[in-house]
Amino acid sequence: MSGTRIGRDLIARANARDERHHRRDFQALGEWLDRRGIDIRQIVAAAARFEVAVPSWGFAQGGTRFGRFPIAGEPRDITERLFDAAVVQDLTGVTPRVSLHIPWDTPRDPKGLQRLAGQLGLGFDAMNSNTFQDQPGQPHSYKFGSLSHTDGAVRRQAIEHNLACIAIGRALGSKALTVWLADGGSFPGQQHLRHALDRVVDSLENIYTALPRDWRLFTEHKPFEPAFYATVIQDWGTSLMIAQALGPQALCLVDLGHHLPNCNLEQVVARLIAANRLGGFHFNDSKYADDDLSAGSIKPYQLFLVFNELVDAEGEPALRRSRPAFRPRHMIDQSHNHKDPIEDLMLSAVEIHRACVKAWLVDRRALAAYQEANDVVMAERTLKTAFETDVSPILAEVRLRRGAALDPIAVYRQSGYRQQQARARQPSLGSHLNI
Ligand SMILES: [Mn+2]
Repeated sequence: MSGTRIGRDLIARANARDERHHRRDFQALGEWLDRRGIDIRQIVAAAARFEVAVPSWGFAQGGTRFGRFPIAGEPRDITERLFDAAVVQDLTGVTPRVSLHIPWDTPRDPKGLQRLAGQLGLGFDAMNSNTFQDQPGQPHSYKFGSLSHTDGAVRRQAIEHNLACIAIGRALGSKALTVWLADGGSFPGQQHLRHALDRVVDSLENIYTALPRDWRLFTEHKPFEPAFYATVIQDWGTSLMIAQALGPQALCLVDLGHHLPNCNLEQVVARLIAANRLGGFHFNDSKYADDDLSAGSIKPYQLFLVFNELVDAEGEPALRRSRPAFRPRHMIDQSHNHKDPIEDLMLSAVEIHRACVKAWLVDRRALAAYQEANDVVMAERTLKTAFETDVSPILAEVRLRRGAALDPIAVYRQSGYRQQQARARQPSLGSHLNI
């Protein structure tokens, strides 16, 4: 075993210390919600269904193209990354799945890795392929693209890599493949805009055909970076075109940071729901044009409005009956340049959970009536009332019932986990940047 865990007794002792105050806060919130006709027990039940996956690559300190400043005790391999993921899950109770990246996390023994994950109380979320970097010994370069490359041999290599990701994922019990395609051009004229997309669709068809029947294929869009003029899958419209060309198991993934500034993200989500092609999310936040800041740190209202669309859609009988069923995946995809990655993942998981729970507080019947009557002020106020409610006691209650920590950061710091790992793990030479 190359890692340790946070002791159950440490969590229990900390919770026992904090529980009296928590009970009072929970009681007060329950009374306040009761006056608004909301049963806190129902909200707790809905909140308990929430989960968000963590990315295996999020446990190392991130970086920028200027540099990277590693934190002591970084995990060096997938086994150590799983131990760090177990810390986040043990303390927050809402992150039971890890999303793996191939080749960074390629397991030597997939069954052994699955066993370890099971012992740590973890499972695996979507597999992520990588055709945006050249790997040692690889015959063809992705410098000018992968699934969109003009050379069929390069496209074939990229297709084979995605098929290999599916095979590893099957061995691990994953049910989805996320294809983030970095392909694109940095100058006008570099790439034939239509033909590049045609080649991507053709390549993806080869992957889609090999997809197990109970799997989903997610395409992720991004307007720029690493290509600075024209990314092939630059926005949700192109992502939707691809999903519709491939078939019902192909769905669109929305990475919150992969939009041009001021984009109405909740409307993008609403449109993808309307097309029945919303596959899930990569959560992060952004001030300018990055996709790296902690979820909910910059635009918490936007995060709430995204969940407002999801909760609204969950209430639609037609969507509940839809094929494939409406159950978008949640995953964190951000880079931790300044914060301890474990702390940031815990904080982000809690913030995403918070936005989700607030969306459950929206009085949907009242909102619909105000919308029908064009009562703009009351419609907006209905959303704001939910958003402004401090649901921290509900989040804490969910954690308490799962044996997780009332205060995850405090218990983590008290545990000395980071210091232990700093002693146990020699520094990593890897430099995995967030994508
Ligand atoms: Mn992403």
